[in-house]
Amino acid sequence: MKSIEKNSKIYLAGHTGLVGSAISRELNRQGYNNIIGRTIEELDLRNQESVNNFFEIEKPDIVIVAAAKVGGILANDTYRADFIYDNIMIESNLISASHQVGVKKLVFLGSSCIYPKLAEQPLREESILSGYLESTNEPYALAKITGIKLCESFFRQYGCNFFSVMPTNLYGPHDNFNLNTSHVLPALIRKFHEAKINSEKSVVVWGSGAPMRELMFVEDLSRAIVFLLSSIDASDIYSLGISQINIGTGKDLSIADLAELVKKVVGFEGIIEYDHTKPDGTPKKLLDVSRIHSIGWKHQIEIEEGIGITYKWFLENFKN
Ligand code: GFB
Repeated sequence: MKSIEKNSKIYLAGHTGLVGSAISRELNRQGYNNIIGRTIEELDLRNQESVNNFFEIEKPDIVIVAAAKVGGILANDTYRADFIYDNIMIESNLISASHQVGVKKLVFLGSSCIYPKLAEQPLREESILSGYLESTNEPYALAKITGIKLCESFFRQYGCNFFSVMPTNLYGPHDNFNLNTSHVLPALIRKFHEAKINSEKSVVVWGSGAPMRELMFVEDLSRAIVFLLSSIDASDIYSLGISQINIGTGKDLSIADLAELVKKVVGFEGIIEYDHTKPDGTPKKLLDVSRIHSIGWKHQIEIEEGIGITYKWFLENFKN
């Protein structure tokens, strides 16, 4: 069933988050008209009984697993138990319930941090489980690796059409701008903006500025997800001898260069200082995107344009 019908019932788990809300907009834009979602107040995905009941009632045709406990380097390092426990519960419940009610296709979203800390760059899909993980996000990465292997195992044992995609670091509208829990880009947008309006002399950037990161605008990811949903099946991935497919831009930059770019877009004129007491995390995390390019998808939004769109969204939504 490579293609999916416009009226297929699609359960989008995590529909209000950065990634889920972008996928929801893209599905709507492309005319998919039967999308369902539940907030955490309506359905706690960590609770197996609630998830099973929901699936028994709704019986979705398609499931997109964009629900996860996520955060930046400090949140990952601090709330280690929550990141491993919540994510393993969420994905186990969703994947097993999907199997029980006969979901026709399921896409599980992982993260580029599943690859070993010192794996050869750019990170090929085959590198999974070939070395030890970056310690700041080891619990989250282990949970995501478990999700990938759940999909693969349900495919191999039961023939379920479940597969995984590995997006690179993402940013865009509806991101988390809380400085304690966010990823680097929303944090920098907020820090430079607040420093500008308060006429401060400097902005503090965590770590050394040396780590390299690949950042992708979330609407490029949502286009990739809908493209893959409507054009491939699980067997297309597993028959290549891989467990997941990478989604990224194939380009990276240093945190120092990223900070300069955000400074320019925001229009801050002071200086940048580095807080070396904060962790750098993994030195480099650049995905090999040759596989997804070869099947016909490529990103469209370059980093400077994406930062501009995100800053505009921030200004309109965080006036105070
Ligand atoms: O985006 P980020 O929090 O996560 O940090 P990771 C990326 C880099 O930016 C690190 C630096 O080297 C940070 O030290 N950085 C500089 C900052 N200033 C800041 C700041 O104000 N806030 C933040 N947050 N970082 C996460 C993983 O790793 O990436 C997750 O922990 C997940 O598991 C996610 O994979 C995509 O790229 O280091």
